Amino acid sequence: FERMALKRGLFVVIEGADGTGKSTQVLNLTKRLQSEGYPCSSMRFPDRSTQIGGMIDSYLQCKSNLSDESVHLLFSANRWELKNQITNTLASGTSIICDRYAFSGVAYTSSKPGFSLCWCMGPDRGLPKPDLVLYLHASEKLAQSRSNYGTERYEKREFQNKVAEMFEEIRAVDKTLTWTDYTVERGIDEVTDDLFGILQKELNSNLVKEVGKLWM
Ligand code: NYM
Ligand code: MG
Repeated sequence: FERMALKRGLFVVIEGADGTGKSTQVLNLTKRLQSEGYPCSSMRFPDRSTQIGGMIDSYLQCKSNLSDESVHLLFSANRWELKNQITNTLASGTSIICDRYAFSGVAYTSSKPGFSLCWCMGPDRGLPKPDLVLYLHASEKLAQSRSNYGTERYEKREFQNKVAEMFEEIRAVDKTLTWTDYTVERGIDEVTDDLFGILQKELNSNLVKEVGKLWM
């Protein structure tokens, strides 16, 4: 009688520019997975609940100013401070659906003048590597129609276009990552159904390989 190895959780990151509906989908997908019997929890970056997250929050709301370099490092530190939570959760067999990750970190900073992809990627090298990146696209019109769009730093059309360009460059750098594109043009629940369908195959596969290290 052979005991089956404990299956680890799947690490899924949802990325995209502002206003694509990532947060809603992360919450709905997490609930959907749980209700279908897959242990699952959600995370988001920046995680504004920590001390570092508080500094980031204040920066994003334009209540404080930080140099572009230091805020980049804070975003990365915010991920590193939650690294053990990520690896422990996955090891316990619980999947994670994560709202943004290092790809946002690199896409946003490298959209500012004078920042190379290479410099931007440095601090996040070695973080837990996602098994799947779901990249949401939305039309400008849809993004800007979101109720709170435009209230935070970065939520400007030209900057968002640059961010979208940088996401394309970032994914081209590392072909070992699995990116899946999805264009949001249906209702919220239909989008959740579609995304759940994309994840289901992965969830049912036997994940015995260890969690990888990002960009290493
Ligand atoms: N953002 C997010 C960054 O600039 N760097 C990062 O590493 C991360 C994770 O923060 N405009 C930006 C993207 C968003 C903003 O995210 C806050 P959200 O998902 O809108 O709360
Ligand atoms: Mg936002």
